[in-house]
Amino acid sequence: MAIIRWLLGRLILLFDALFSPRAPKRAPEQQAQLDEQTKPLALYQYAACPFCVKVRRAMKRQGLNIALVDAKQAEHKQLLQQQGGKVQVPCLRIEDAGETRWLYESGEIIQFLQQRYA
Ligand SMILES: N[C@@H](CCC(=O)N[C@@H](CS)C(=O)NCC(=O)O)C(=O)O
Repeated sequence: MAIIRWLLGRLILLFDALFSPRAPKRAPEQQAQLDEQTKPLALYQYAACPFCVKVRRAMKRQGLNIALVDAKQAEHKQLLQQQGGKVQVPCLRIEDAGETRWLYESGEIIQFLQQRYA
């Protein structure tokens, strides 16, 4: 079972690399401004999780350079569990006006990013 899961993960990564979406072309100052706006965000994720790949592809399509956090690492996993409430990826950490929100569910994360950075 573990081998099948590993193989599926590699296939997902291969597909993602071969058919990688294109980021929109922006002027460097425009991109820098957007990067500044997305600084308070971090995506807790696993490299080969299909739901995480879906969110990363949506981010790429929008040209959002959001920090990626490997939730397999013990310290990150612990923080996700403690502050987010459960170990499930993808999860978007949003620092907003001194408060931290944890947004689960790939569909909701994509919708949030589209609404905020359309
Ligand atoms: N409905 C969720 C499904 C997310 C999900 O099932 N993620 C798996 C990884 S692919 C997970 O976090 N499992 C818990 C774990 O690995 O500990 C979404 O669309 O984001």
